[in-house]
Amino acid sequence: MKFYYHPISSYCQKVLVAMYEKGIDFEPHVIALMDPEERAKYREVYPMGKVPLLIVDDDHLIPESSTIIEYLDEIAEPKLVFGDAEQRAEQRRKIRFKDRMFDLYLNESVSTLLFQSMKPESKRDQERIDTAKFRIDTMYGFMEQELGEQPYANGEKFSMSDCAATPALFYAQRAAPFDGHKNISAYWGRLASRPSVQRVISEAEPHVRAFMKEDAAA
Ligand SMILES: N[C@@H](CCC(=O)N[C@@H](CS)C(=O)NCC(=O)O)C(=O)O
Repeated sequence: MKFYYHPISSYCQKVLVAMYEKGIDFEPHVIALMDPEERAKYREVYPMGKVPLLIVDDDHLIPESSTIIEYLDEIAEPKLVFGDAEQRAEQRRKIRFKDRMFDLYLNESVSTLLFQSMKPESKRDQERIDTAKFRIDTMYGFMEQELGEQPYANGEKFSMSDCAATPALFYAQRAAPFDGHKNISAYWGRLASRPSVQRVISEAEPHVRAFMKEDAAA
């Protein structure tokens, strides 16, 4: 299978965590989205121009991070969207719900704060910043409470929703620190100790530092 991605992209990181958890081999196609020519060429493959994208059997396109993970779940263990026989539908719906919450309200908001912080102050959009801060605060409140009762977002086992939380919390360290939330900090510690997450972070860090013009020694 061919995987179109960039190591800096949070939605690609989410899928990479799932791939590494499952030990799936893929043919890597790294797309430099900042390069207009490469972007135009990529749109010939996938007109929406978004990464991640998986291509299987040469011509079957599977876009969208959650859809890709659900596809991978059908072909390789361990399952990341699961449920016991009795409450299968409800448990799967809960995993999907948290996956959506992390993508739409945490990850998107953290990205907004990061991108806004890179603009000159006069060009920043205060309304977008305020909305992002409100959503992050709301998510942190919700997560802090739930993670006091369970090690992972959906209980005892690592799931697709944890794949979604990983890039959001990785970038949140730069844009919206969660140090004051002890349960979220402990959760991040658990995520960051997984080999899949360590690999994703080590592949992303050099790109993130270059993009954010950070000193490697910092
Ligand atoms: N809902 C999509 C979001 C994908 C997405 O926004 N990817 C970004 C990179 S993190 C992208 O492709 N940006 C380029 C663009 O918007 O044209 C998913 O879950 O895969």
